[in-house]
Amino acid sequence: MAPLASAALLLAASAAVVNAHFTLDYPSTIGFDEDEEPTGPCGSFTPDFTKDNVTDFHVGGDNIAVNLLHTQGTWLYRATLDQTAASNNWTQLFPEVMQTGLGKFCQPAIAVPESWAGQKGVIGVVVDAPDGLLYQCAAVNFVAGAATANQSTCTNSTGVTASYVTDANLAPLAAGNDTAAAASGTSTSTATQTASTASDTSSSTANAAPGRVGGSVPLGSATAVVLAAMLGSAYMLL
Ligand SMILES: *[C@@H]1O[C@H](CO)[C@@H](O)[C@H](O)[C@H]1NC(C)=O
Ligand SMILES: *[C@@H]1O[C@H](CO)[C@@H](O)[C@H](O)[C@H]1NC(C)=O
Ligand SMILES: *[C@@H]1O[C@H](CO)[C@@H](O)[C@H](O)[C@H]1NC(C)=O
Ligand SMILES: *[C@@H]1O[C@H](CO)[C@@H](O)[C@H](O)[C@H]1NC(C)=O
Ligand SMILES: *[C@@H]1O[C@H](CO)[C@@H](O)[C@H](O)[C@H]1NC(C)=O
Ligand SMILES: [Cu+2]
Repeated sequence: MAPLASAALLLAASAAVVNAHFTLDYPSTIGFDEDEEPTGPCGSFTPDFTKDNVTDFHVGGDNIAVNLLHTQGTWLYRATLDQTAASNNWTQLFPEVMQTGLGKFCQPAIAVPESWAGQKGVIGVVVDAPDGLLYQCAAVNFVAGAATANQSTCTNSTGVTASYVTDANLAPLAAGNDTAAAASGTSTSTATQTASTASDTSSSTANAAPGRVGGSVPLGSATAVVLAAMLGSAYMLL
């Protein structure tokens, strides 16, 4: 009975993690609904500059802080001057970066094109998580200069590491075209997305030396694959 009970506990814990996805902690999100977070480009929300919390975002470099409730995910940071975020005209702001380890992850100096200063726009954050692509957006005023201080929410959880990767699931979005991403998303099962996350792990391991951001990935690839598979099967049982 004991092994069965602990397996059930483990499964319950994994399912809880899968449900939580991620939160955008800075700049202020336009909305968070965990059930709708897989709906692009903004997790089912539409920016509304008349009522959203519009944050000043420095074009020369500012914080983007997230909290990942999966053990691994690859981030795409992007922005658009389209205040509806509907026109598929995104600009990628930073290389795709894979976070390993649960918790907070903050890029302190994400820059946007300097010419955007003085205009309003939308920051979009996408993560390729074990349960697929997840989205959050922030409504912002682009302001000149670089941030002179970090937000209190701009921290990395202990044990979180990162490496630059190329993520096949994010590629259509990185190109600014979410229509293509949606087409591949609907034809891709959860199992396939889990498998491609696992292959992200191996490709980043293969390419680790040139792109490593900080420290080494603490989990062995095999462990990460097993974890991803567990999370994937927990998700499918929900
Ligand atoms: C608006 O956003 C700022 C910056 O993220 C945050 O400090 C503040 O608490 C937010 N206000 C509301 C009402 O959400
Ligand atoms: C797309 O966004 C760029 C700014 O990045 C802007 O110059 C261009 O006019 C936009 N194109 C369309 C079709 O809205
Ligand atoms: C924000 O934090 C990063 C990482 O700790 C640090 O390198 C950077 O200097 C900080 N930025 C500011 C404006 O204090
Ligand atoms: C968080 O980790 C990333 C990747 O190692 C690093 O680039 C960033 O500066 C860190 N953020 C803070 C606030 O230290
Ligand atoms: C966006 O993707 C769709 C679906 O793959 C494709 O039909 C369309 O041509 C793409 N648009 C651009 C501008 O690349
Ligand atoms: Cu999730």
